[in-house]
Amino acid sequence: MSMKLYAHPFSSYCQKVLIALYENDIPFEWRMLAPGDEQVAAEHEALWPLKRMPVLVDEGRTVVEASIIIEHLGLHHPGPVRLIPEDPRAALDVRMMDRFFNNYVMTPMQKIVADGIRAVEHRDRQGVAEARELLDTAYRWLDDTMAVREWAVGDAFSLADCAAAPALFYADWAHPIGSAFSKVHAYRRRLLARPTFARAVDEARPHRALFPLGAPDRD
Ligand SMILES: N[C@@H](CCC(=O)N[C@@H](CS)C(=O)NCC(=O)O)C(=O)O
Repeated sequence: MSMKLYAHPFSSYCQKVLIALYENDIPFEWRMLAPGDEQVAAEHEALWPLKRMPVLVDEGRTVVEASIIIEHLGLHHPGPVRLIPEDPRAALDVRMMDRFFNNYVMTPMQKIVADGIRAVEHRDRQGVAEARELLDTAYRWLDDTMAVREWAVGDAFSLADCAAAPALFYADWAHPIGSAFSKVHAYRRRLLARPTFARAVDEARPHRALFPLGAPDRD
């Protein structure tokens, strides 16, 4: 039975998992959550009533949450690229950076993007201002952290980089990374040059009109 991935190519959390799948050439069947496809949407909701994507179905087991899906792939479909290091101490560092990108880059970025979809009278000005402030602090911290690192945790590409790639990609669109943060810009460029993320970005390219704030003419 092949694995099924309920996902959309433009979704940041789906791209996080796609990078992991592509890193080890793991075959899977796309169950594209395209707007208007009620059949796939109903399957998705039956599997995960919280209706967040991505969702992976492997041998009848439903796996949710992008980081957990990547952990699942490492356990059940290991390949030459280990996204969670074998050494538990190094693995903890990777998980910490994964949390950083999820909580302090993805979450505020999504807040700004989601606000752009709301009707003007329902916009959350204070929430968006706080999200922008959080992103600026996260960029500053990351700039210091990346001064001596190639990837999020040292020399090896990991789960944390799978999280970082779409997070920084869209965060820079939603709330531009200041030009002073040259290490963050350089890291974002390295992520964009990684073939597996470049593939995910290319597959999402036809869907850029979905970006509610207007996708910039770059990347
Ligand atoms: N904590 C989840 C977050 C997933 C998530 O927020 N996915 C977004 C797409 S990037 C989604 O499903 N949005 C649909 C919605 O909010 O209804 C994970 O790590 O997988």
